[in-house]
Amino acid sequence: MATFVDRYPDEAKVVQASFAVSFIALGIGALFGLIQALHRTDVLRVIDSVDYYTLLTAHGVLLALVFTIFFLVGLFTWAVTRSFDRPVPDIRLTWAWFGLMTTGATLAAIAILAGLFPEIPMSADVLYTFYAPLQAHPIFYIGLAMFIIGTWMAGADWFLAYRGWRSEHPNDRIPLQAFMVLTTMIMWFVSTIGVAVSVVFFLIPWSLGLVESVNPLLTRTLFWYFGHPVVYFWLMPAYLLWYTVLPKLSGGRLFSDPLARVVFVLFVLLSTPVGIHHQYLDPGIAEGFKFIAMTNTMFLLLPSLLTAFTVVASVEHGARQRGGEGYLRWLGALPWRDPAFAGMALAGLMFAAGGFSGMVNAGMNINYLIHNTLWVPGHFHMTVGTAVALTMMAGTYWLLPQLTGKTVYSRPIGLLQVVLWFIGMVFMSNAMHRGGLLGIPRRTAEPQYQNFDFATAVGSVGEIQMQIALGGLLLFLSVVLFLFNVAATWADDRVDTPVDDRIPEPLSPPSGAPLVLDNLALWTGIAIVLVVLAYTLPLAGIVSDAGLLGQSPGF
Ligand code: HAS
Ligand code: HEM
Ligand code: CU
Repeated sequence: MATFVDRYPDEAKVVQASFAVSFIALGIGALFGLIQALHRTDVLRVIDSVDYYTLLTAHGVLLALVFTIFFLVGLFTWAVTRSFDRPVPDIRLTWAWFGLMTTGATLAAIAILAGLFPEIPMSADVLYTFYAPLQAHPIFYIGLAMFIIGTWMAGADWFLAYRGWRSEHPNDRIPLQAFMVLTTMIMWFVSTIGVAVSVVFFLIPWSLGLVESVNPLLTRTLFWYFGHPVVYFWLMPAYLLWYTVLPKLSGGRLFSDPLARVVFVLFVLLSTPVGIHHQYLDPGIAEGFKFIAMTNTMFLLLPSLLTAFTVVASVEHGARQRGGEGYLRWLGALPWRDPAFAGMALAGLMFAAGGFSGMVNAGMNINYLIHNTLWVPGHFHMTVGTAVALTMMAGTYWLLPQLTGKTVYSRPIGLLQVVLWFIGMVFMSNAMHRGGLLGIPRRTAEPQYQNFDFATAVGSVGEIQMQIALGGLLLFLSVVLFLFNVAATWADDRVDTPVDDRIPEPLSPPSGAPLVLDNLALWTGIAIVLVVLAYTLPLAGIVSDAGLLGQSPGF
């Protein structure tokens, strides 16, 4: 079988271009992350504290939106093309969404970074959640809107590919990777409506001065309507790799295809009607609606718990194929020297911890303890910052040879890099969780309660701060090694032997999956009904309290 790049050279170029944008964002974002980690722990201060919020906005936007989503569109293009085994319907459409997304992301980044230069009359120090009444320059919101529209076009591209494939395979099951892409995009279409309404109808007119005020609770609620599903939008590319690539790398096969389909359907249904769990402390939303969001969130644990079961079972199966034995000794039979395997497995391991802290967040009463503390960045650096980011980096080591036809520059550096990320994140995230319990706030440049002193070090805030700084440094070094390795691979011209990108047949094959699972229209319909049920009354309450436009001028 020929390598992907030989079969689909045009698609391989788009995937590589998407990865390139993604990795540039990763490099800049990681640098800002290091600066923040050192600044807020008072280890090293290279910026003014007022600029902290500019960098923090850039860090959030570049990493959580640009790095992750550009990787996603690249990966999904690869997955759709290889699993339907046909070219994209029209490569011009593919380049068009890539162009629109890149332009939008660049505009937003310019608007943010302009904030560092007082002589430029533009800034967007609104953090990546852009809560009104904090107001950004219109270019920031316009860039975001273009970026989102670009992702919609990408989704349309993949659905057109599906239509083309379906016309030739009227009775086949949707290939698993394509199924994952399509269900993820349905979730994305349903959930981005919230942020699109907020940005297009309220924030853009307000930042242009066309309307005087906004209703901050309304725009916030619309943001979180999208803001929870977006975390699964980041996660689904990682799941796609865990379900379809990790078992193969482990030496085995996916445990169950039908169970994988159930998981993705559950995400379509349940990802959106939970957003209010980010607003347990917002006044103006009745307790009852918060309780409903909490209940839905607890149900939403199910697809991830099923994933933990299926993926670990598949990995164990792989280990046993390689001669692994015993209750736990099989772990030693896994290919730990392969950076792609090791990175993804470590990412999964950390997700188990990140998922646990998510359960803590989700409990309404315990949330009051940790909300707006450093606990929350601790949680999401384990989830998006490791489960997703480390899986993407590890996956790159497997994907790059298929996309370029070249050998990875250095696998030992790759291995060192993924392990360094894991260790760095153990330090940083664990310390952030602990700091949060002590009440250290998030999103502030000045939380120095107590400086480091050897005499009273252990258990002190100073000790926690040191661990955050150390972890941040290791993470940054890991990104430098990753980017070096990727750039050296691209620059190198050592040709690889053809990569076998075939995914082995699951132990429990798709033929056993009930046909209804592939009924995408049905799941979309139910998802919309659930969203309407969860959101109509809270939104109506918010609008009737303060009106559509509220009374809040911009700051
Ligand atoms: Fe979260 C806040 C609840 C998952 C990201 N979350 C955030 C924020 C971000 C974020 C960015 O209820 C902050 C937003 C802001 O700036 O304010 N979260 C949850 C829950 C889950 C969850 C219940 N979060 C994620 C994921 C994210 C993410 C995934 C990104 C990708 N989160 C919350 C809540 C808040 C919150 C509240 C608001 C807090 C506040 O007050 O502000 C669940 O989906 C988690 C389920 C996960 C599991 C773990 C399953 C384990 C697996 C491991 C398999 C093992 C393998 C290893 C593969 C149940 C699947 C195999 C290898 C071998 C060697 C065997
Ligand atoms: C926030 C460090 C990588 C996403 C933060 C904060 C620190 C930090 C210290 C907290 C700032 C505060 O609340 O005052 C780092 C370091 C990284 C890294 C050192 C590695 C070099 C990542 C990655 C992602 C990410 C890979 C996502 C893919 C975020 C987000 C925020 C954040 C979304 C919240 C921004 C906000 O509150 O507005 N990071 N981070 N970080 N980080 Fe990272
Ligand atoms: Cu959430």
